[in-house]
Amino acid sequence: MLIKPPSDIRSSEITDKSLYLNRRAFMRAAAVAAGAAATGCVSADALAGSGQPAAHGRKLENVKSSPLSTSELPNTWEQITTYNNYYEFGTDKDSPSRYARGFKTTPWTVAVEGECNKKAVYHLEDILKGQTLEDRIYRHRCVERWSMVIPWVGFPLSSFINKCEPTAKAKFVEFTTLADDRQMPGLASGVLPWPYVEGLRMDEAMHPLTILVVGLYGEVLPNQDGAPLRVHIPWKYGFKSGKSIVKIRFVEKQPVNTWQRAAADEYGFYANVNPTVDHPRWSQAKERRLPSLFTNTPTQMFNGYGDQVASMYAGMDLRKNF
Ligand SMILES: Nc1nc2c(c(=O)[nH]1)N[C@H]1C(S)=C(S)[C@@H](COP(=O)(O)O)O[C@H]1N2
Ligand SMILES: [Mo]
Repeated sequence: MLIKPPSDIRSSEITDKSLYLNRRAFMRAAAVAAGAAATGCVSADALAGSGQPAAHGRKLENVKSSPLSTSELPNTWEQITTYNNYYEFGTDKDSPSRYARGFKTTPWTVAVEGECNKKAVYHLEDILKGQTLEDRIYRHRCVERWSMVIPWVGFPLSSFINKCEPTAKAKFVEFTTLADDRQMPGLASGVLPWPYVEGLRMDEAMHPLTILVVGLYGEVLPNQDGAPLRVHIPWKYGFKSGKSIVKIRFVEKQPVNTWQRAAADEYGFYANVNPTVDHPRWSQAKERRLPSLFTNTPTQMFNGYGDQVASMYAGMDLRKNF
């Protein structure tokens, strides 16, 4: 007797699924073997996977649109909330959408430390009080070669830095993000040294394109995208934009960021998007603009923001300062 498979499962799908699972198992093993090099694995594609788009959050009031937005069409809410890098919630692209759902983002405080006059622990509401919010549609480019266009809601980081009154000794800003093992299942993996730390040179931090993000598509920022407060620097690779920031420290010396600590030959401090400087294991000349499956869009120098930012790096060797 011929036993037919259930009619709603095509045999090609079964094959695809098992290949997919094997690939994931292989990549997990490879990631463990390669340790810190895990980010190099172009992960099983969450866009076609089981990620759950974020529930819609509270609508943010009085958001004005920014002239600094790109005119490109933004990615969808579903894409932006199911394809994420947030290793505290797991390394698959859909892990954050699955495991960050219960993440508690209120109350939230940000400690301001180091070389500034206004050291304090600030409540997020106080940071936002009287702060004008803007809709800023930015290109977003990961070092893994995928890119999106994202309508963030935020405000210039410079506006908050000015309130902190940095001293003349403040040459860099260091961001530390939350590491809470009761809420973040990815911390147990040891795939990165926690907490996640990032840094910017003072002029980069003060640049009008650098924003603190609190929203997406006019609504409160979903957890998987870095709620309740993340930074975004549109001319740099995505790893510079730390999520769920709990500490901002003004320092004299260049901070060591997490990916640099994990693999200094692969990830630098500057991380400016640069089609002419390859990652040691792959070319950066092209990118995959999601939801495309193909890495066929030419990468633009400084992610297309060169007119605004190139002068900050005049005279620097961008091959050394990658
Ligand atoms: N705390 C924290 N911030 C993080 C990361 C992370 O793993 N942990 N991943 C970074 C990387 S590699 C990228 S590409 C972006 C992804 O942002 P998105 O998920 O909103 O697209 O977040 C960055 N910020
Ligand atoms: Mo990234």
